[in-house]
Amino acid sequence: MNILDTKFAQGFIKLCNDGWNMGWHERNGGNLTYRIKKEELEEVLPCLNRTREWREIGTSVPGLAGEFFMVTGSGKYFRNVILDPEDSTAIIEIDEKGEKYRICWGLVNGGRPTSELPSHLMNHEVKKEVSQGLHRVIYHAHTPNVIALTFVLPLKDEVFTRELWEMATECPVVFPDGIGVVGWMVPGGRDIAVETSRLMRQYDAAIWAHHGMFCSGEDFDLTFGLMHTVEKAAEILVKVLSMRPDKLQTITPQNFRDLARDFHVSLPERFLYEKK
Ligand code: 2HA
Ligand code: ZN
Repeated sequence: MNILDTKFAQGFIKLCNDGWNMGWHERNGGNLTYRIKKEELEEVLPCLNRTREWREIGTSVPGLAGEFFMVTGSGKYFRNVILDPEDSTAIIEIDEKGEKYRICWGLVNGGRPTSELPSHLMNHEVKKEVSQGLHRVIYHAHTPNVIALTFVLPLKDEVFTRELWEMATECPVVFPDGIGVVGWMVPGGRDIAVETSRLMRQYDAAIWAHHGMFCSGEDFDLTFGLMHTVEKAAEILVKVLSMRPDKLQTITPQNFRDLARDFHVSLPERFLYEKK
């Protein structure tokens, strides 16, 4: 079985190209990782080279010991993933302590996994635990409207969640747990990874102020769909704020409670505060 013919590799490549087409991946912006299923791994094991040296992850993820991931490469362009996936992406294996990784496939012209590997793996570790293994995709994108909002809204989970929920009736149904916000931090390292994964315990989406967003999901469609829904709500909010910052009417806290009842979602009351 050629790796590129597998359903998971096809889905991975399609998401990269869809994200590129949305305008979320200028230059080498953004990154994607996928936790490979046991049965998928069995299929591709003969194509993997498991003799290369182990390298430090830069953080510790014991909950992911022995897992395999498909990942985008550091410095690689989402634009190029569909054109030359073996150059732009890799499959990596995590060691038995969750401290090192090795490249088993891909990055044929050299390179390393995404610079955001610590954030991706710490998010995976948390999501694997809290979703009982269901979540497999972590996706980071530079979504322009969400980024724009981080300059004008208070960097609070409650504010971003509520303002984005109000922008489209579907929003609270798509992300009923809300959305987390990380204040500006240096990307790429362990500190921002710790902060992001702390939020990922409660949320499926986290915003990085003045940078972009992280989303988690069970599969590529759900994860991309979440990114798209949040970014589209942000786009509507940018339009609304541009036209007139004081909304004439909106979806009210009671409207949200009615929606929650009929759509069988539970919406935390802390997002349904009365506005002054
Ligand atoms: O360049 O998006 O956050 C890749 C990134 C870093
Ligand atoms: Zn980024």
